Amino acid sequence: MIDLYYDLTPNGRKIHMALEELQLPYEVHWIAVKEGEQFSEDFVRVNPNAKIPAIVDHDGPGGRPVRIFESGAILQYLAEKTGRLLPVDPVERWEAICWVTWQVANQGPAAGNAAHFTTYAPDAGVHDEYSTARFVNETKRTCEVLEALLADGREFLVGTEFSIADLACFPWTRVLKAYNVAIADYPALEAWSQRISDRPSAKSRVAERPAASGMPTGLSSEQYQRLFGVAPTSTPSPLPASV
Ligand SMILES: N[C@@H](CCC(=O)N[C@@H](CS)C(=O)NCC(=O)O)C(=O)O
Repeated sequence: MIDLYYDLTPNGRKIHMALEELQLPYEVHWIAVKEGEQFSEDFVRVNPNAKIPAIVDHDGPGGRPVRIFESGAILQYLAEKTGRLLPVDPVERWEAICWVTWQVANQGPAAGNAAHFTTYAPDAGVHDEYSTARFVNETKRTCEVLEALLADGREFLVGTEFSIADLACFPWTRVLKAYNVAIADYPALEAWSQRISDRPSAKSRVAERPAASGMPTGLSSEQYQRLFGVAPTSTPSPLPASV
């Protein structure tokens, strides 16, 4: 059995989708990011970096329990455990690992920072045009990188089969609208994202979703300070959900 520490965010979705694709038995432990549950002592024992997603596989290597944190590492662990979702050909396998690493080092941080400066910062009275433009432009650049890869008409990012490269990059393409990036400007990326969204794993949702789960929108001043480590300069107001 695998314990999945989860909230309904793009990074969380990668791992939920992977477990669904692989049909591995798992149990969801909701970590309400908005409520700061990621900072609890119990969860920090699973991920010392206090962020979701993370897993504990009670049937890990040699039957020993193992904790895995960082979504890129979790995806590779699950692929290695099952011998699936990674190409067999070593050149393609490394290409897939490059894209997973690219996602966690480029696409994810760019989009996360774009979200911060287009939604959270203004909500706290900070309108930083330079930072907003910097991270929205970087997010657009990551879309261009994927568009260039997909422009030859390939079905998946690497090789001929769905892999952890697709799983890593897909969820972030579903929230571009939240920071004013139009996926329609990248037609091959849009078509790929639509194809992946038709998979049963992309349609799957965790049945019992607590009220406090999801993207941390509509934060109180206290929640804002706990999450971002700085006091808002004005009282945050409710924000539209972006996932
Ligand atoms: N590089 C990490 C990023 C994880 C991450 O940023 N998780 C967010 C939710 S999507 C989180 O837990 N945020 C809570 C916080 O920053 O306190 C990964 O790929 O797993």
